[in-house]
Amino acid sequence: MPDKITIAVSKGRIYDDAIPLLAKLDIIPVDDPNKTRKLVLETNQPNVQLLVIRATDVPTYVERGAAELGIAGKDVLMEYSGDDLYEPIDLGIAKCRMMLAGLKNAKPIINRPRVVTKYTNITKNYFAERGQQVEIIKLYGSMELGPVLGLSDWIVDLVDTGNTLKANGLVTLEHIADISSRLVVNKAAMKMKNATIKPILDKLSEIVSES
Ligand code: PRT
Ligand code: MG
Repeated sequence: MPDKITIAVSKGRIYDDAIPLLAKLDIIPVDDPNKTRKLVLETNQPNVQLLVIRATDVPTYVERGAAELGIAGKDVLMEYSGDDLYEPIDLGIAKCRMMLAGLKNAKPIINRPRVVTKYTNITKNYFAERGQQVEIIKLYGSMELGPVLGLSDWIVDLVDTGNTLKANGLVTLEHIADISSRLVVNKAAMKMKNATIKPILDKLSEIVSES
């Protein structure tokens, strides 16, 4: 009997990019998460199921062993405070950049710059490394509004095409990090279920290196 494996993924762009990769491993979900209310999806492989959860929850599920494997954005992993996860493969999917941005025609900043972001740890570390004092304001979405409404001078957010920034009169100021999604693996499962997990990792590495 092969070990039972649960793979945690988030709905949306990571799921959409991960499905073709999983298909190359002959792992095909039975249900479409956009059409079912189920959060646990069976697959064509009797021993493999997918857990469809919030992107920011993937590291928690995997670190604590509720899922053996997970797929998470590097942004989420950089922001996550746990440190007990294996991160063996850059899957090269859901790529974007973490950027500092501000208003196109910004007035000079007189006081300590204010930055809105949902990535408070990444932002804190970025400015600490540069020795720059900033005030960080946590938001959970629509960060682009911060500078527009005078809540902040800058934002730290993900940028793909740049259309969202542009539509709100913002421009990129600094590049903070390149982002893509990574496979994460629970450390105990890596040992206990090695016979099942190792072939998945080997095949995924092969697929990713070919693409
Ligand atoms: O939706 P939910 O709150 O549950 O979680 P989420 O918003 O984190 O999930 P989702 O599906 O939107 O994103 C999951 C992951 O996709 C992120 O953690 C990143 O690793 C990755 N990813 C890749 C992106 C983008 N590209 C991206 N462009 N995540 C978000 N964006 C957003 C960005 O925040 C901004 O609002 O898209 C907008 C910018 O896009 P452009 O093309 O206009 O520049
Ligand atoms: Mg979203």
